[in-house]
Amino acid sequence: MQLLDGVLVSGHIKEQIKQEVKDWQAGGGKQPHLAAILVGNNPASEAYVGSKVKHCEELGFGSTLLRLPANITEAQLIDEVNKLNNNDEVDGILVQLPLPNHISPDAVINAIHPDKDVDGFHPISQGRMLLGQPTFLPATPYGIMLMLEYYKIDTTGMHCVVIGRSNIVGTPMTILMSRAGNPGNATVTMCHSKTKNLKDFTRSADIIVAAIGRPRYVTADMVKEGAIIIDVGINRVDDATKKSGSRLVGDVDFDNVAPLCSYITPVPKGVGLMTICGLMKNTLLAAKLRGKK
Ligand code: L34
Repeated sequence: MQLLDGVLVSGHIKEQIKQEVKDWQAGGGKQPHLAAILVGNNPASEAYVGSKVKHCEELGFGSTLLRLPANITEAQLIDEVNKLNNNDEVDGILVQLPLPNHISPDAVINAIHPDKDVDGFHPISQGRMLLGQPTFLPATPYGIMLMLEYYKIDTTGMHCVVIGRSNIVGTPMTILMSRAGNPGNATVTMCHSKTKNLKDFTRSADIIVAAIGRPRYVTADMVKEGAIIIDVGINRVDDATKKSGSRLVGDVDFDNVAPLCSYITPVPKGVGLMTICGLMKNTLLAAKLRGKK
């Protein structure tokens, strides 16, 4: 079993990005600038957005963090997005999800200018991805593809089972894994919470992408010997042995599944770190594309 190490791969990619930013600015390009909107104070969102801002500093990007109260209206939030759309300094905009229940995430995502959609969530970005056109790929699926690429894992002809059908992970993963590319080029089955006899699918999978959001849902009896496991889950579970009283686990029962597989991503220090790499690469790309206009 080999660990797919998010610290190692993201470190490598961050060095590449740093150099690319330097070269871009040395050639007269503008410093890439990411604007993040955080609505309310969900502790997990605070941590993820904090990490994104910290990465901007580390990589030589500018950043703006806009904190807005949980009781902001949808119209006011869209107004703030529009200000960032019209702000020439800003290359990339992200609105951290989830949003409070009274705000439609679709309405807010639709308001982001597609040229600044570094999360790759806008219908235009998703449509381009579906058609295989150049675009901003959603950060988590993008990060997973970068991870597979780094380890030179060729999935051509493999059976890939994606568990989960969200717009931001499960669905785009099925598209990227099935397109004629490398990595990708697999035969893909999409499973989800209503799939009957899930095990029948996962047992035949050469690669499993677990993005269902349930702690340790994928157990050893569901996994074929030698399979590749990509664990997208980030679930906080009680753990009395920890000072904080909790710890993070993925959607995969790591301790029992890891000995069976050829490769597996850990949680933490796996896909989460790659998500941030995907976002940073998109932001640099946005700056470069805007620079050419
Ligand atoms: N708009 N909303 C928008 N874009 C995104 O791309 C996200 N996502 C998901 C939640 N909402 C979003 C993230 O940023 C999940 N996510 C994310 C980002 C970073 C990490 C995890 C999830 C991460 O850095 N994880 C680390 C540390 C985890 C910890 O200690 O809390 C890891 O090692 O997995």
